[in-house]
Amino acid sequence: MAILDIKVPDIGDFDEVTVIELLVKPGDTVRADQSLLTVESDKASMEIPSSHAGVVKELKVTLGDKVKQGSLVLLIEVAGEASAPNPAPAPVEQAPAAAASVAPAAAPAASTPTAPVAAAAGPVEVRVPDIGDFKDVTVIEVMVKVGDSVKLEQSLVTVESDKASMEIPSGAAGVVQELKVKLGDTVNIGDLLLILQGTTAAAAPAAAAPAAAVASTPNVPAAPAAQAPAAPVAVAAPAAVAAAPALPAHNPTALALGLPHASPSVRKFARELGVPLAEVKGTGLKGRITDADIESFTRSVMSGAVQTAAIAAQQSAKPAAASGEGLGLIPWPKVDFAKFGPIERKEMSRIKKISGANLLRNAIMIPAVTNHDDADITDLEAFRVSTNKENEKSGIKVTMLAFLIKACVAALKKFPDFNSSLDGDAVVYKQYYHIGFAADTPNGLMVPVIKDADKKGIFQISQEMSELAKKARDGKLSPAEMSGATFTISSLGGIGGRYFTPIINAPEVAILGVCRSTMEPVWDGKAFQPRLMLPLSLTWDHRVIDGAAAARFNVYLAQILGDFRRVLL
Ligand code: CAO
Repeated sequence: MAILDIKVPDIGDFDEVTVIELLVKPGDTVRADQSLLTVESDKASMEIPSSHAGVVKELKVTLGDKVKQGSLVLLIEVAGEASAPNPAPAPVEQAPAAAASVAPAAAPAASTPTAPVAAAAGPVEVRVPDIGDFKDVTVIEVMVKVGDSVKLEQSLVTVESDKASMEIPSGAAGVVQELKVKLGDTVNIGDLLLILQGTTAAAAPAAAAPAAAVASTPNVPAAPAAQAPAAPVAVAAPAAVAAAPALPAHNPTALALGLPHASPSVRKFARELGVPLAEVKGTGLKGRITDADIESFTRSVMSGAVQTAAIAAQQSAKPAAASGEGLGLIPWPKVDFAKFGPIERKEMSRIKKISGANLLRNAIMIPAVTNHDDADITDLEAFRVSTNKENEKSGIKVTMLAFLIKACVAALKKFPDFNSSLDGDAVVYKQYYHIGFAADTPNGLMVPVIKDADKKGIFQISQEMSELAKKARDGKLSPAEMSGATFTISSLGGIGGRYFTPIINAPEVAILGVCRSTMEPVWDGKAFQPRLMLPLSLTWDHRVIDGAAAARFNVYLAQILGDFRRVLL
């Protein structure tokens, strides 16, 4: 076994390229010639293959790094003869045969003069420049159409091989007169791409000098009627763009990874807009992603029709809820309600959206059971009414809910499971008693919390409750005033109803629902007596609490409400 350096091979005329994809990670077993990473210049992207088979030990580059020929990419552990001492060859020797043999594009300095291009003012032929070792590359994008004005070095088409894609720029400025290639065509060095009606003398830079072989016999395109025919001048794209990257054998692994196919300019466009390419469906040739695909994806995200994976992950509870996906449920029914009558659509309030997501999670995740019972509050109600009468001037109105809070604290002390929370496999028992109460507000349900209710009297609880309820209705509750509850009470007593099944406010493990008390005939052993009965509905988490404990909790709570002196026992 030996550790070898894998370096960037000869990548032709490319000076510095950016790492845009890492295709392997430490621990991965790679084959010789398997692609390790994708690099990109502003005109081409290419995959860098491994020179050896082995196991990736360490990556020496991260996304966004700039690399060039000879840059260390990763360390690989190899077996066999490669384990001979001092195995690290020079960068070019490291490169696989195909990469090492890559000849950079025809060196501009050595190429034919640019004079014909500079003089061009009539039809100009634009041909495939020297693209090094590339053979039979496919045209996957045609970026211009007849009538378009193109600038010198503007990209005209994108071509692609198994391992690289590159844009071919124009060697002259002018108006596209005729396209000679279409999507799917296979082209080679010297093939005619299009004919430009030269509008300016294309003073091509040295880099744009065509390779000698490209300046083949000119075609004679049909000249516009009003113009004197002129022999077109053959030009090739700037040679610098034709730097040929390594062309190792086709690597199915890379395809299996589902890497998005897109030209460098499309990748750049996507990066500028923050579009995750992997999520864009390509409509181009062989599923290639085009500028139009990026634009349409962006429009869909902005309109809310599509969510990126990142946003979906943030709202994981919500999409599962909205669609039923993830729970293995059939999709939510989609109905055009307007078909059946007039409708009005209103956005939900922020509070409703937030509380809805929480309620849904709690309803789905907690194995909840509800026990119903009744408490005889005849004497307590009489006491409450007389207390309020006596304290009319204080301005503090005592409601049944204040007594319920105090009674629940006593029950929670007797049954500590109800004042706990689940934390993984452990149950956390809280030695404080913070009681939340559901408040109905114009914007939706809120749950302010009476802190340390065990240490407060009925008047103080009543006063705090009325202040917190007002704040809730005015939308002025602070996060601190809504946090830390150990148990919650939801009272519909002021409204009506008999029983209901409240949803536990996680991470609490129980909630008490109370409805409107009613005068009922209650058998005392000898006769029916008129008693004021308060309906109780206790929902509890069956992972922490069992049914017998819940029944005992309700019985005890009803006893306290029946005779409040028991709180003192
Ligand atoms: N039985 C009979 N009458 C009751 C009662 C009960 N269980 N509880 C309260 N009442 C009476 C009160 O005595 C008061 O009567 P008066 O006006 O004659 O004095 C009246 O109903 C209104 O009480 P209230 O609702 O203003 O006061 P409260 O302390 O009972 O409740 C609060 C305060 C904030 C909890 C309540 O206003 C509220 O918002 N309740 C709704 C909670 C809710 O929406 N729960 C559902 C959650 S699940 O979606």
